[in-house]
Amino acid sequence: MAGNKTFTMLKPDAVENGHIGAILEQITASGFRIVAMKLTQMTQADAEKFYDIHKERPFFGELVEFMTRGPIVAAILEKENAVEDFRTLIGATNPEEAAEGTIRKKYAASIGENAVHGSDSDENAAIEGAFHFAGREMF
Ligand code: RTP
Ligand code: MG
Repeated sequence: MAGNKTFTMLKPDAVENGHIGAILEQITASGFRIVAMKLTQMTQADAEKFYDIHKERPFFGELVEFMTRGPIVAAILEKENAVEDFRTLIGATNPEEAAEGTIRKKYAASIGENAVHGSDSDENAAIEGAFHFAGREMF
């Protein structure tokens, strides 16, 4: 059975460009409930740990530098079929390939700086949510 929670980050580019409000509006209008949320900034150690699965990829250094350069909005979202539906809402990793109307199509500049993160499985949603939030911050 598909889980009902996912984890997201509005990445430093989205925050720098003033898109927090518009992106959160699109997320909640699409039926996701905000279970946890905060403005925070990842340290280099945080980002290296969060993206550990990508550590052998050629873009890893760039990714860590990007994700630590400014604040992000971290959030846990709830909806039926949350992981899959949220990845549909954000669109393809590369905004040039993202469907019309998706968050990345509207707000992302490049495959690296692509405005938003969405967990890729129920298991990772739970791990990533717990990475950023204590139990008492989840509602
Ligand atoms: P995310 O984890 O952020 O939701 O993105 P995703 O699943 O669509 O993509 P993933 O393969 O997990 O890659 C994680 C993030 O790494 C950056 N990236 N840069 N320069 C590149 O070729 C490249 N490829 C990936 C992006 O920020 C991507 O979201
Ligand atoms: Mg991913």
